[in-house]
Amino acid sequence: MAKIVIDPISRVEGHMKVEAVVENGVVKEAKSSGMMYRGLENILIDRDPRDAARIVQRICGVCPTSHGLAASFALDEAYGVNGNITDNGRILRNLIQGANFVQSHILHFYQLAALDYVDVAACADYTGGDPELTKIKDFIARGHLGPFVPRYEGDYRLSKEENIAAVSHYVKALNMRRLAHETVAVFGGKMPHNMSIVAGGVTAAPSVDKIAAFIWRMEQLIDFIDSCYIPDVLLVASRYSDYFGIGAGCKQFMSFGVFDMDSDPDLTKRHRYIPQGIVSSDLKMTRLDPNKITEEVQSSWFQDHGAQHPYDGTTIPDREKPGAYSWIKSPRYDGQVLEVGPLARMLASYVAGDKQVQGMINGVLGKFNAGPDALFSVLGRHAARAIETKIVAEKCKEWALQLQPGQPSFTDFNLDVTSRGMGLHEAPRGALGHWIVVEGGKTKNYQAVVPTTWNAGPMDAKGQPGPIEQSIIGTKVKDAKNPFELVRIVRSYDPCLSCAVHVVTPKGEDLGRFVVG
Ligand code: NFE
Ligand code: MG
Repeated sequence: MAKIVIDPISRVEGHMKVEAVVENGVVKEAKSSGMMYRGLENILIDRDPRDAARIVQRICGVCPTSHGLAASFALDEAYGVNGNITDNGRILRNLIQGANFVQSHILHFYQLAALDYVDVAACADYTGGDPELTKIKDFIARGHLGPFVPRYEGDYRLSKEENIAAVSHYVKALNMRRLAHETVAVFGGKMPHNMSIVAGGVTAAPSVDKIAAFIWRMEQLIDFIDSCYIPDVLLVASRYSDYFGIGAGCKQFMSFGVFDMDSDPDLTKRHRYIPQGIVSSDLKMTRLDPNKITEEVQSSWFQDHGAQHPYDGTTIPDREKPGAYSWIKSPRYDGQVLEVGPLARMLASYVAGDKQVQGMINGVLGKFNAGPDALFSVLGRHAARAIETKIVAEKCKEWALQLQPGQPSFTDFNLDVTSRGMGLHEAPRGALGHWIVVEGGKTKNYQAVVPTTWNAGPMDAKGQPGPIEQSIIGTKVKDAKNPFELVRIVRSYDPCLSCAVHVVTPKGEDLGRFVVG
């Protein structure tokens, strides 16, 4: 029996630790831990509720738009403006969020995951004329691989030419991500941390020059998605096709739905381009009931008050709690463990009958002669993310042309309320919910339940491990000293620990000693 501890898991955002107990080469037990405490939810208490849409964006620099929007949806309801969002306001929110999906997914595949499959050392004796690849060669010649570690000698399967082409796309992706940030900022004001997302809509005016600036950038991103991202995912899938059978997880999925097509006051009745629902492993979808969402802290370093609905949720740290091993809570839906993210969303679109998504998913499965079960895997997650990037980028172009210059994008509302509101939609990494309770014009309680909290959360009171833990349990590990299978599984979820814990002590106290190695 051997215990593998990966701490921190690098090339994910934030501080994540994974422990696995391996017996006869197979993982028997797994623990996923968030190793950092923050405090964003508590910072909001007693402030002007409108501050939430600015402050929550500081949860994370990769998906600030998602948090700003979730806060705005919750505030829309609290201020009673949720049924009065103008078409411009709705479309601008979709465009800001859509452009952020594109930047986040490109970042994930190339900068955070591709080097699990692409050997950057293939550039060590590069003799071609590409100046960027020559820089990488010179970088390697200086004797260290810096941002390109860890590496998996012994399991790189692309040819030398394929590796070199993929590394050049890695470099190009850095420029594409900058372009995608600019695309978000056209209507978001700046990126990260948008200024235009507010309760009641968006403060940016959709002028003709801004619409053109948005579409011109999105066209270039689509060109990159078509010519590099999708072909590279397919190439990786063809060489590492065993990863269609690795990392299945809990096989139950949830999407809150994203990209509003109308402004129904009830978020659960809104028509959304990517639909809302719970999808089972036999591809049946049921309606989402947000009352069934709870968070448990049995294995988390927080005071335990049982399973709590987010309106009544608490975030009170207890670093000495026996049995706890994470700063991440355990969200559950009707007591069930659910996976969230691009795979969940593409399954929801697939089951709801979206012809384009069905065609693309069936195309990938057909190419690899695989059944739907193959989707519940490391490669299923990468493929779903790539497919989603393509369809969302294309839709953003279409939606931008529906904007009406000169028409309002913001609806005013009354500030003096005692009320509450729920903001559900999808961040790039999955289902995101914010819940606010307002009393006498001040925030009384605020809870965010975030995608990586769903995916990377620890074991609950019933003994059910979280989705990433379930994905790791049962995995065959070839070399316990270089457990690349486990890291590939974890990174297929694109975990973001900044988001997952979103809870910094005001005085910066030492809350624990962290193993780094
Ligand atoms: Ni920090 Fe985030 C996304 C949100 S993930 S990136 O996507 O919400 O937990
Ligand atoms: Mg929370």
